[in-house]
Amino acid sequence: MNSPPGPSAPSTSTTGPSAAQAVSWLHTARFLTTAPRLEHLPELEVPEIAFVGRSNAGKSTCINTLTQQKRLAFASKTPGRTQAINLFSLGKQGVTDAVLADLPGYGYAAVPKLDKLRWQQVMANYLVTRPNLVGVVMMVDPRHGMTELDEILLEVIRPRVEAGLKFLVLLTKADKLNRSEANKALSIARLQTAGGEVKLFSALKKQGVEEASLLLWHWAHPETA
Ligand SMILES: Nc1nc2c(ncn2[C@@H]2O[C@H](COP(=O)(O)OP(=O)(O)OP(=O)(O)O)[C@@H](O)[C@H]2O)c(=O)[nH]1
Ligand SMILES: [Mg+2]
Repeated sequence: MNSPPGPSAPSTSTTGPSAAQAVSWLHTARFLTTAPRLEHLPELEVPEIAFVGRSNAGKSTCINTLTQQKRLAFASKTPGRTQAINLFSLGKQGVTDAVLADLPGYGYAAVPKLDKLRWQQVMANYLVTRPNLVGVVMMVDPRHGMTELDEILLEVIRPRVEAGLKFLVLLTKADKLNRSEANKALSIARLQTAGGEVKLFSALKKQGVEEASLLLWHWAHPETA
């Protein structure tokens, strides 16, 4: 979306914007580029936030929900829909101040083993080496829980998290859980991430949208923390 240049945003306090401002910041998202391999990714100076998780966990749908755009990222019932790293720019008045990265999912059974291994390698390289990566959102379908591949990924990024990389687990499709199932899923995921940040999210019910938006805004604007 290209919003017309308007009056400049109200000045923000040192604690950052309201949830509404964070939500409207995410609405500025526009397609930047698609990279089938790591070497195709542009070098960027702005903070990048990656969405990772099992195939079909809801990464692309989450990006569409957070950015309030129907088809920015391609979501599909068919697992394996996202097959390259897709980047989306964020920022008011056309000035990019952050980038979202939608990554292909992992763990989809029908993908040939060699392709799977190749992709795991690409993703591990991306997470370990991408210089402007400031945060990772791991999408987990709480009905499946964290899988072995999710745990491997946690191990891969652990050194970077210890060095300051931000990390959030979003338990997706929360609309499919009742309250006690949701609480149970939250406690299990908190144990598995050793006390890391875990939140419920539903694209269908728009649950967790404001919280996640504010968090991402702060990740991208650490000077306001
Ligand atoms: N009920 C419900 N369904 C959802 C929600 N989020 C995603 N889905 C559905 O889950 C399926 C997969 O969603 P995607 O967003 O394409 O998943 P993905 O993680 O991007 O999948 P890959 O690109 O294959 O890795 C789609 O049928 C979505 O409609 C949600 O919050 N609630
Ligand atoms: Mg996808």
